[in-house]
Amino acid sequence: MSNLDLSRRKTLKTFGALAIMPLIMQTNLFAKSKVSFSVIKDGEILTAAHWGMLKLTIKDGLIVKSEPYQKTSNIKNPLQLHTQDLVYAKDRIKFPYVRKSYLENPDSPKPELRGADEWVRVSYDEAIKLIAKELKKTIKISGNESIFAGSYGWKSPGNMQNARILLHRFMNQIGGFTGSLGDYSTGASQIIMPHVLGSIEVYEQQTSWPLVLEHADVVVIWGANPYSTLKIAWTVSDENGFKYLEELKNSGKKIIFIDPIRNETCKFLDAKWISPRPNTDVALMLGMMYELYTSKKYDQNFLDTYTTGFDKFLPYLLGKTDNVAKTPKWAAKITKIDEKTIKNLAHTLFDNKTMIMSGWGMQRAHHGEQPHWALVTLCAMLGQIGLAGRGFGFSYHYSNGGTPSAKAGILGGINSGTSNGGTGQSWLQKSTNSAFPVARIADALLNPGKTIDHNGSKITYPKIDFIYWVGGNPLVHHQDTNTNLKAWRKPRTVVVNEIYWTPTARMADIVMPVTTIYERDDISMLGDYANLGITPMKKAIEKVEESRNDYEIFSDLAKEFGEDTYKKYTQDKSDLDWIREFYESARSQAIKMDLENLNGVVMKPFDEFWAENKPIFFTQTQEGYDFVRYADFREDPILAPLGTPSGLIEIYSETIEKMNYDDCKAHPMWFEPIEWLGMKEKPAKFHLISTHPENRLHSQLNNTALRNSYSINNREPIWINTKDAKVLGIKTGDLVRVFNKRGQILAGALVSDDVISGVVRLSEGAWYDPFDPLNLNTLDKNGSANVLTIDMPTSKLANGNISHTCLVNIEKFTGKAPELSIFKEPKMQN
Ligand SMILES: Nc1nc2c(c(=O)[nH]1)N[C@H]1C(S)=C(S)[C@@H](COP(=O)(O)OP(=O)(O)OC[C@H]3O[C@@H](n4cnc5c(=O)[nH]c(N)nc54)[C@H](O)[C@@H]3O)O[C@H]1N2
Ligand SMILES: Nc1nc2c(c(=O)[nH]1)N[C@H]1C(S)=C(S)[C@@H](COP(=O)(O)OP(=O)(O)OC[C@H]3O[C@@H](n4cnc5c(=O)[nH]c(N)nc54)[C@H](O)[C@@H]3O)O[C@H]1N2
Ligand SMILES: [Mo]
Repeated sequence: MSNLDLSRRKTLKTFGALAIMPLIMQTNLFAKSKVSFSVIKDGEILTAAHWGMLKLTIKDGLIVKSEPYQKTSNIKNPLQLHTQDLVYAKDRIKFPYVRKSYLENPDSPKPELRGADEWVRVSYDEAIKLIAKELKKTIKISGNESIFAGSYGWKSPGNMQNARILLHRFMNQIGGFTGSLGDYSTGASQIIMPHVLGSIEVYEQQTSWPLVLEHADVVVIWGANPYSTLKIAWTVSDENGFKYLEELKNSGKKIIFIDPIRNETCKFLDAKWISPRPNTDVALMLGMMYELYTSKKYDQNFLDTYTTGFDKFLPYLLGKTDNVAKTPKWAAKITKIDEKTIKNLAHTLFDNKTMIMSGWGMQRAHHGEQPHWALVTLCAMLGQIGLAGRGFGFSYHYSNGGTPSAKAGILGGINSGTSNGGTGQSWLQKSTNSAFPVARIADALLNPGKTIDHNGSKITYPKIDFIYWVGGNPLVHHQDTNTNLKAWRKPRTVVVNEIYWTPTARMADIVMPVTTIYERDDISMLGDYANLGITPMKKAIEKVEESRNDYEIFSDLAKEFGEDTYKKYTQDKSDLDWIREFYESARSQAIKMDLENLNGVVMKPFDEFWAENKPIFFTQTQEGYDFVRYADFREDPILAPLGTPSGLIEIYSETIEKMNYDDCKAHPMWFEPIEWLGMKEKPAKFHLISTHPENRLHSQLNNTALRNSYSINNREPIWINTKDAKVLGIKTGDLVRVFNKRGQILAGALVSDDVISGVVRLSEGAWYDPFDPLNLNTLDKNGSANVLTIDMPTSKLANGNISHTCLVNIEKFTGKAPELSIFKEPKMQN
């Protein structure tokens, strides 16, 4: 009998015991969950993370090995191999802690010492009581609006232990909170696309990959890096994107790659590399459109039938409104791509069956509303939208978009406890009454009462005096760290639930230690778009030290607000009760759809499913294989109109025209970004692109051994073009200081021809490690990109972040290399 079988038997036994336990004994939910089943001491167990399903090997109750559970392609995903490091990290928060000055006097807590003060260990009960007391105080003095709990971040997957929703659920029980709108990923596109296409576009299922592979002759990958970004998904990755990437590589199709960086995907696909200057894609697209128009290679019929406003855009394209014709020559000057290449590119796309796949990097830039709008306009001229395997797609690089969908039972999930609160990619749903655009956080903290424009409305920032953050790392993810640090000194109280001593946890007053996924029960869908399955995420090991699940922390906090609040929060359910409920709701859908007779998919009753500890795979449908985005619209734009005011693709938007913004007009336009290589008086020399890291999920996993595989001279690597490096006297392996007026970091130089001259690449997510935490403009020793980036909105329309718009200087670092401190415990009071 295998160890897996053994664990299953044990589980069944304890389930039985639970069933006959009198209700009265079950009132302490967490004592109950302790006996609900026992953890295996030795053997293998299935679990799952953003980076896919995992097979863990347990020895004497400890994780000793972590491997992929399934194989969908030959592409390796090293993120799957480091579970042990994550669980047994040196910088795990093992107990609740309070910052010394805060503990001494919460009413005058010396916020300027955040990040530098000593920590005092307190008991769990003491910490809960302190948080509750200070929350009540804040509510009494300045109201619930002064509590910011927008708490953006990638946390861990799982429909039960959803840190952010659990926080919202709690806050909604005690009178509400100020939340956030939108996200960092697609801040600009998710606001502009509904005006243009009537849909959010960036988080939608894509035309199926098999149809792309069958029908497209040319595939353009425009500012995307799927080879890296498909290593994770929002839920648990189904890992099918890799398979299609591999098929694309082997298809013999013409693959064109447009990016200032020859990234992992370009190399993997051995694609033709066209390398514009960063943030100039709109100019490139305009040049191409000009060429198509003047050579009469565009689909007038498509423009007439499916779009509105081309006639109002055309005078701009031809230069009749501003005396600047957007010719390929004009575009060449801005993009530094030669005129001939621009013309050829335009013709190639028109002459062939073309699919354009775009990532999101180029919309995370100043005027980030424009690139995807211009790209849709270009694709409208090409006239291939809605045809099998052709057109455009904005989510092939993310969460396995384009994997044919299955007919599936969909799991329920913990909700935020209001009628409009959601569970999914939750920042798209409203769960609070007061909110501002997520990337305006530092602006809001620093400027209470300020009114800003946002997508046709006005928003006034509240005065925030209490921050509660869970499952995110804003000191690393938000732009312009030094301004952000100033902002984080404003509120009286900051509470963070974290697994590790991240830069954000260090900026708190009260820190609550949290379990990893591997120390608690959960359940998740496999894949975000295709719904390919359901995976159990069973507790693999006992929790480390005094860490708790977020659910437990918020349940205990709710208790401090009264038995009634506690009951409403928990509904008297343990973690496992909720998980069972989420599963059963999926199961009843599966039964209703008769999946068993339809295609032999059986969803067993929960107890059996849970004991078996195996994923359920649903069957992909023919409909899923045949799915073509916008096919219905193309078939009949009257019967299947888009959700825009005109029902058509809006190249010109009267809605936006009425907003009368100076930084986003009624049709796509080229705007000069605030910092770029073509500007007249450059404040610094190199354009920094802070891509998403191949071997992390943002900041997650930076504290694992995986770091040894990519760090250079024990710092985050920065790619520098060979010619530029020569001028600077820099070699691979050198320590470099990267700086501008906003801040300075150390990084490890990687000299390469895979980045164009004038551009450098440094991935976001390295943990901010200040040399002197008391001094705001201090050197970051580890290389966090956001020390250098700009904190300003894309425009008044979307207020997205502009992390890929940033100029920096570089020099060889000749001083004594300071030791890193961020991956160790901070200063503790003896
Ligand atoms: N310069 C630059 N900056 C960027 C970007 C860029 O391209 N360039 N990209 C932006 C984008 S798109 C994003 S999405 C953000 C990402 O920013 P984040 O989502 O903030 O980044 P993560 O590192 O995933 O942070 C998640 C944190 O949650 C913690 N955590 C994990 N599980 C749990 C749990 O169960 N409970 C609790 N309480 N905590 C948990 C982890 O330890 C980790 O510290 O970064 C943005 N920042
Ligand atoms: N391994 C891994 N995968 C991830 C993540 C991670 O942290 N690690 N994060 C996930 C998340 S939350 C998100 S939002 C997505 C992000 O997905 P994306 O936003 O698509 O990823 P980025 O790396 O920011 O950018 C993709 C490409 O755009 C290019 N680019 C940047 N600026 C420009 C420009 O001006 N013009 C052109 N043509 N190209 C440009 C970059 O060089 C890069 O190659 O990835 C997800 N997947
Ligand atoms: Mo993101």
